[in-house]
Amino acid sequence: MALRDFWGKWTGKGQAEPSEQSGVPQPPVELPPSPPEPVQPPPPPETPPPAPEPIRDPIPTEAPPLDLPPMEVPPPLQLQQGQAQPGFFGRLKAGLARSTAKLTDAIGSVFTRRKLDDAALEELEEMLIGADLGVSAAGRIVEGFRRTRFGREVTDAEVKAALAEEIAAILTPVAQPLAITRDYAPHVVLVVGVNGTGKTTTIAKLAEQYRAQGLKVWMVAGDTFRAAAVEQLQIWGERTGAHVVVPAKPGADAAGLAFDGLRDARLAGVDVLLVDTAGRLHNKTALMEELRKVVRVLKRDDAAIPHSTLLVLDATTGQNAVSQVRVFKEMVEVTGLVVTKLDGSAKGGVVVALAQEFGLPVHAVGVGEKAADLRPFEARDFARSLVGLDD
Ligand SMILES: Nc1nc2c(ncn2[C@@H]2O[C@H](COP(=O)(O)OP(=O)(O)OP(=O)(O)O)[C@@H](O)[C@H]2O)c(=O)[nH]1
Ligand SMILES: [Mg+2]
Repeated sequence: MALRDFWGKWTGKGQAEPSEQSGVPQPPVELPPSPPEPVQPPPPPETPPPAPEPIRDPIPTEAPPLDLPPMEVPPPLQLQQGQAQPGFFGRLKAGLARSTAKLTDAIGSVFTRRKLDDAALEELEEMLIGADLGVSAAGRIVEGFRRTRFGREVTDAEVKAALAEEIAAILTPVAQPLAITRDYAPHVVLVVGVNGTGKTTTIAKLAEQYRAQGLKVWMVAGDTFRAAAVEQLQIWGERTGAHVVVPAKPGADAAGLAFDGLRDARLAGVDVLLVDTAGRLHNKTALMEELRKVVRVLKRDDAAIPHSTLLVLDATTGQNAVSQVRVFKEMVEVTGLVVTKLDGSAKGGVVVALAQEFGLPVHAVGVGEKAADLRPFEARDFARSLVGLDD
């Protein structure tokens, strides 16, 4: 039964109960016999079987230094009534304005009643690459133009409309809502990404929206090393009313916390468990390894967990987002993308590059800091906004 049309449908299956723990056999202890009999050496101890990976690492007394930026507590969440937000398209357009300007200025100067010949197509390709659409998508779009319009005289308005169509064709297959499955009880969503992309804010927005749909939502403050990060999620928890699973102590093992959170969430009948993680640079091996451990430990409960792994990308980083996807895809099984900060991005074209290169679902886009500023990704709206068309 679908509770909301754009955040997905319910399907599902049951779960197994968690099971853990193992003991390490102790070698037998033999007392030496009393003199004058000869002293017998104790038999060699049996080699204990290799211990399984512990669920959690010991809590360090001092958190190791991480080169993460200080956390800013976000401004209060101002919720829109209901799900509709008429300003969303406008904000997306405004946010993409600088990307759009790059494209439309160039189109205007090149294509005012001009024949679409090889030179014009080459200029078009350069413009698209300059607007962050990536070499592959730019090539594909220009080939589309060559096939259908080569040799024709075109106006800039025609070029824009055709461009929007070509871009929408690339984006449509990836515009897929995040399908939450109530029967998983809980559906576990792991949220990953580099520092500051908007992971925690996205979790809070999702929590708010799912709660508004009548779901029981918990959040796990998996960024355990920074007290400020835990606090940030607790503040969101107070605002959204979603329970937050927090570490007993700063520096507690993130995998252990996620495991405990899952166990408790299942007992509490939670529908959606949103697991936050520390922002990590892809070249920091230890942090990446920690992320893999979170996944491994969750999978001990059920191999299907996490049911969704969202990679959050900041659109303002442009082509860097492409290399982030590449690296995270190797580390964990990324099931979908969320692209944030499209309200202030000069680089919204990168979404087209991501769609063309990876074909991963783009579940949602962020155009601001409020819960209602996270919306499902709409291919046609986005394409038309990007080229500066009205609707
Ligand atoms: N304008 C705008 N700001 C956003 C958006 N999403 C997140 N932010 C802001 O970006 C900043 C970083 O967001 P966080 O959610 O803390 O990012 P994070 O990925 O959890 O960061 P780390 O935990 O440090 O890795 C905050 O100031 C957010 O309010 C968005 O869609 N638009
Ligand atoms: Mg965070």
